[in-house]
Amino acid sequence: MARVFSGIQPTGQPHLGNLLGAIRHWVTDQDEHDCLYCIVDLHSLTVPYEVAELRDATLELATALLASGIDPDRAILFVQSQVREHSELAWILNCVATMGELGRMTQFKSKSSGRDSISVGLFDYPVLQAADVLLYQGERVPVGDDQRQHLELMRDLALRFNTRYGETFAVPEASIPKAGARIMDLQQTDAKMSKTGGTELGTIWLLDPPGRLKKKIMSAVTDSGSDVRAAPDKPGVTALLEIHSIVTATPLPVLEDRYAGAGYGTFKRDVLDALVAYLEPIQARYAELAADPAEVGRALGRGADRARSLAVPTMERVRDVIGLLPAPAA
Ligand code: AQP
Repeated sequence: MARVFSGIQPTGQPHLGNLLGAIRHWVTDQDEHDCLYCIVDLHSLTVPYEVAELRDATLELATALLASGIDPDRAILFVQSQVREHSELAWILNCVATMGELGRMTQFKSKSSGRDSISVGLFDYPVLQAADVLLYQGERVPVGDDQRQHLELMRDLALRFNTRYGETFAVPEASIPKAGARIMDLQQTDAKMSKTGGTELGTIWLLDPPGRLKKKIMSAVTDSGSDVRAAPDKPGVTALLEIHSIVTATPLPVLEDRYAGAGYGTFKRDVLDALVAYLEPIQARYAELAADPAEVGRALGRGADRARSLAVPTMERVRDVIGLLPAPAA
């Protein structure tokens, strides 16, 4: 069994990209691997946010993950800031990472462009992310395509640390799905669907009711012509085909054959029905779980205890190899 680690920011309810690019794989991995799933609230402090909303957003995201099929008895589900070793290891890795390599991160460039004031935390985001995974000796990191570069940096930091101080960390590998690694915004088909950067009409939220889904799917940007096929010059249709293919577990060529000559209207109505059927059970489960937020909080508390029991031995080893005194017993 591989040790699997992945995280998601409490910057809003998950969208279809989070669900198809990451969370659905987290659910299947629970049966085969030793999994930790983390709500990375410290990462969401790197850009301006509403203080009054963060706690609720964290609990709502946990509820959404449970509703999507994460089982807190089979995987460790926890909140990053409740295990303080994440911040401690991030500082130590800051002293291993270089300004040059962080400056090359494309996500930093895109998230910082157009802002008057950029936090040091936004620049340092990939180092905290490396700490998240290395703390647990993570071996496999299921993520969407947008995280590829951060995963490379994480591997470099693990290898550099091990070379400098002796074998300490497992060197993690990214696990990027073949289908669904980059679900696109339905209105801006050259941009990925995003919690904070996308268009409202182009973003499918986990809790969107059927009426809203209808509006979004029927108004999704398509392309001139009427062929339903995946092609670089048809990014809108390709994005819808990919969603349809994943949520119905139907190979893309089968769908292309099915809709040959059918036109966009028929195709979009079927995408809508498939999406409603896919999200309906998740939304029903969400409503049940949301009725008892205290139970969600307790599940997170148990997750944090289990995560800490794995993080502490790594930090003891790290402190030892870099020459710090042992931490006093808690
Ligand atoms: N559009 C996407 N398609 C496929 N996978 C995606 N992921 C994000 N967007 C897509 C994957 O979802 C996981 C959790 O992402 P995150 O919340 O940590 O932050 P992010 O990657 O920055 O995603 P967002 O939704 O765009 O959030 P904001 O707007 O807050 O930055 C990751 O595995 C990610 O790859």
